[in-house]
Amino acid sequence: MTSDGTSLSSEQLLALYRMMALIRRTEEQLARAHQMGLVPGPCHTYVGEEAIAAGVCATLREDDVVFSTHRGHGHALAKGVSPRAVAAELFGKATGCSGGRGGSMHLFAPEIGLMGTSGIVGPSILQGAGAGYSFKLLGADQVSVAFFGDGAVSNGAFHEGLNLAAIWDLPVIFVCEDNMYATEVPFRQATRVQDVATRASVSYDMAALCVDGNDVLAVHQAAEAAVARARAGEGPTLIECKTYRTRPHAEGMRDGGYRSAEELEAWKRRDPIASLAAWLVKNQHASDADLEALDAEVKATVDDAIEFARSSPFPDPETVADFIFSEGG
Ligand SMILES: Cc1ncc(C[n+]2csc(CCOP(=O)(O)OP(=O)(O)O)c2C)c(N)n1
Ligand SMILES: [Mg+2]
Repeated sequence: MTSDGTSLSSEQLLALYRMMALIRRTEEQLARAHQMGLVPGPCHTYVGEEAIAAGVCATLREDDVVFSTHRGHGHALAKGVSPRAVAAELFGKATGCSGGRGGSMHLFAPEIGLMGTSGIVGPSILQGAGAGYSFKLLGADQVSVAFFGDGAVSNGAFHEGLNLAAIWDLPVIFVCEDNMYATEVPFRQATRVQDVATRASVSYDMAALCVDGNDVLAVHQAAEAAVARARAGEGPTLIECKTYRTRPHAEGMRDGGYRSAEELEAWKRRDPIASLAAWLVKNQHASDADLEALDAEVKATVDDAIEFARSSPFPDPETVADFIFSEGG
C-alpha cells in the first residue's frame, strides 16, 4: 500500500483508466450510430457507470465468468471482448461476437467468460449462482460474477440466488449497480429497504458492503477482496455500487419528468473518468500528456471498431437456420 492508499501500480491504474475511457468512447459512438439508424433495436448505454465494470473485471481471470444485463456493453468490453466484436454485433453484422444474431442485449463470448448480456431483468443473479455451484461441484477455483441493477433486487431471482449462494458458500460476487432508477422508477419508491448490502447481510448472512460506484479504486478494492474470499472457498459477497447513468435509460427515449436537471448535473460533476484522471495526475501516476496520449489511442481504437462494424457484411441469408439446434459435440 502506497501513501496514496492504493496497492496498484501506475501501470495497473492506467489500465483501469484506459478501460473506462474505452467503454465511454465506445458507448458514445454506439449512441451516435443508433441515432443514425445503424444500430437496430434498443441500445442501453453505460455512460457514467464505467468504474464498476472496469474495477470488477480487472480482478478476474479469463476463465472466471460474468453474467450481465441489458446495460452490458461495458461488462463485455471489460471482460475482454474486442471493441470491433461489440460494435459489429450492435450493427447486426456477421463479424459481431454473436454472429450478428444477438445485438446489444445478447453479447456472448463464453470462451473468455462473457456468458451473456440479457434483456431480462434478474436472471443474471441465478445464472451467477448456478455457475458458482458448478465450480464448487467441479472443485475448480474459478469465480462467477453477476451484475444487476437496483431494478432487480425485488425480483424473486435476487432472493433465491442470494440464499442459495449463501447456504452453499458458492464462489459468487453479486454486483448491484444501483443507479437510483429502474427505467423511470426511483429506487426509493420501489422498496422500503434501499440498502442492498443490508438485505444481503441481514437476510442471507452474506458478506456485503456498499461502495462509491463512481470510484474505480473503491470498486476494485472491494472486488479484489470478494474474489479472494470466493477463491478461498469462503463464499459469496455482495457489492452494492452507488452510481448514476447520465444518458437516458435507452437511446432515443425521453429523459425528463422523473429526474431533475440539477440531479443529473450534480452527478455529471462526479464523473468517474474525470475523477480518476485528476487523482492520477495529483498522485503522479501520470501526466496530463500521458492521459491525452491514452485518450488518443482509445479514440483510434474505437474509430477502427466503428469502421469495422460499418464495413462488415450482414450474415448470409443462407445461414439463417444455423445455431438454432445443437449440433452436438
Ligand atoms: C423481468 C423483466 N421485467 C421487466 C423488464 C422491463 N425492463 C427493462 S429495463 C428495466 C429497468 C431495469 O432497471 P435496473 O435493473 O435498475 O437497471 P438499469 O436500467 O437502471 O441499469 C425494466 C423494468 C424486463 N426487461 N425484464
Ligand atoms: Mg437502475
